[in-house]
Formats: sequence, C-alpha cells, structure tokens
Amino acid sequence: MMGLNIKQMVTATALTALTTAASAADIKLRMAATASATDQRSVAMTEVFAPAVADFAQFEGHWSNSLFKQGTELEAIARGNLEMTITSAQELAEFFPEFSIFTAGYVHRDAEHQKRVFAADFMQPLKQKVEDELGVKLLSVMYLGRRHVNLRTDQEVKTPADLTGVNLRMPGSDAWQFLGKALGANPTPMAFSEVYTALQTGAVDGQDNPIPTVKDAKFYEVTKQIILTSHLVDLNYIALSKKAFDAMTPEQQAAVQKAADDAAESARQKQLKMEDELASFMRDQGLKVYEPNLAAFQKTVQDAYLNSDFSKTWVPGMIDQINGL
Ligand code: KDO
Repeated sequence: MMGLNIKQMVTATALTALTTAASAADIKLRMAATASATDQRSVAMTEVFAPAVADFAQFEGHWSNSLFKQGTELEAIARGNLEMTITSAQELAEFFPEFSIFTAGYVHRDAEHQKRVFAADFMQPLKQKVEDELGVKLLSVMYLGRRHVNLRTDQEVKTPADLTGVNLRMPGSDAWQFLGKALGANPTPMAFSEVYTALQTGAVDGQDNPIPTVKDAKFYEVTKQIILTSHLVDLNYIALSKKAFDAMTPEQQAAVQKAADDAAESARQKQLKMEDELASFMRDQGLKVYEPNLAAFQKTVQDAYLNSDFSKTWVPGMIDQINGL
C-alpha cells in the first residue's frame, strides 16, 4: 500500500476485512507494547484480559517492544499488521494534535480524574476521529502514574530553574519534548529501551517516569534522586484494531470491552498501591526522594502550555470541561 496516506490505508484494509463475524478460533489479538512483561499493565492484560476473551479469541502479548519499535504501533494497527497496543496521548497527538491537551503537565489530577475524562461526552468525538481516520478503537484508559524527575546527578532541585542545562531523556515525540522543555530541562529524545544504559553511562543526566516504572526498569540502580514533581499524571489507552473489533459478534465485542475495562481497573489499583509503597523502597536503595517547590513547577509548566502552539490545537472550552470534572 505504498504511497497511500493513513486514511486510504485504513479504507483499503477495511475492504479486505471479514464481513461476517469470525469464528472463535479465528480471532488472534496480538498486543505489542513498550511495557515489560512485569509491568502491571502487561500483567493485567495477561491475567485479566486474556482469560476473559479466551472462549473466542487468542490473546498474545509482545512486551518490551519485541514486535514493533516504541511509537510505531498505531501505524502498524492502521496498516492491518497488528491488533492491539497500549498507546499514549503523546503518540495519538502525532496524528491528532488535539490529543496534546492530555499530554500537558498538571492537567489530570489523579487516576479517578483520568477515568472521568475518558468517559466524558466531550471525549466521544475524539475517540470517533481516531476510529474513523486511523482504524483504532480506544477501549479503556490505563493509569501509568505520576511522572517525576529522576536524576543520576545529586544537585538539589527545588524549581524549574534548577533544571537548566540538565539533559533529561524524554520519549521521542514533540509532545514529550515540549514537556521536558516546560519543566526547565534540556530534553533528549530516546526510546525507553535505551534509557537504562544512557543513565548508566551518563549519556543523559536523568529521565522522567512514575515510581513503579523506575522500579520495574531498575532505573534506581543508576540514579541518585527522585524529585517528586508529579508533572504529569500519565495515562495510556488500550487500543484495538477497528477491523478486528468489527469482525466480532456483538456479544464478543461487549466481552472485549468489559475485559479491557477490568484489566485497566486491575492495573490501576496495583499501580496506585505500588506508588504508595515504593518511595520507601527507593530510599532504602540510597536515593534521595523529596518534593520540590510544586507551585513553582506548576506555574512554569502551565504557563508554557498556555503560551504554546499546542494549546491552539485544543478543542475550544475543553480545558475548562476537564478542570470542571
Ligand atoms: C516512556 O517511554 O518513558 C514511557 O513511560 C512512555 C509511556 O507512554 C509508556 O509508553 C511507557 O514508557 C512504556 O509503557 C514503558 O513503561
């Protein structure tokens, strides 16, 4: 399908889709994700989602980017080469700039707020657009956690000014890079799989992720401090190929939706619990863990977004609707 744009590719793949519901054994749901096999989101997909759909679908998890590189999964689904992924608002913003509202610092307040935003009426047109133009259904919202700045250096960081000149690894898309800049740092794009070595060798000074990810990826082995900036209450979406969804019976579709919601809820509760418990684990590993001047971070980051081109792409009034939930 060389030379076709995403919309044409989706239409072309849809034409070859099954028009009748596939039988039980036919349905294969391959999920490709950056998350490791031990990440709570992957665990929930394997232990909650897979058994709930096992009667009619075979779920296959491919973790740690073993099937597709980080950030290429949505396109793989659009091209008909993959059925599922755990995607992010940052990745969606590459196709639909209005999704950058969910990538802005200090917008979501907590895990429950994320759920309310995802279920809100104003979210519906955005979900529909992703479905129509990319052939991807966003089934449920997953909680990754509060992202904090995690440095291999030991200077004290109280305000964004203290991050001047700090090479902070951020994932490789515009929305992520902007967040790094908004924090006051010098953002460096890099795939998640390269971060441990980059921290170990000093190729970067730090990275940002929620504490459960710092634990799971063992970043605590190669860093000295976690500054509790909470700059992004980070989310992911469980994404499914519309082609695969349309090939299911209504009962199967309902079961898939419920399985995704149940998996997301299970992972959310585990991530929240780990976030609570892991600060003391990090201290035991010898890391400093402390709160900076949060008001200073919040003001600098929010001002950066409001004065940026990103906010011009946001649906008018949506930021107030999000804040009002
Ligand atoms: C990361 O690359 O730092 C990030 O946290 C970005 C998230 O959107 C998510 O993809 C996550 O990695 C992976 O799932 C690994 O935990």
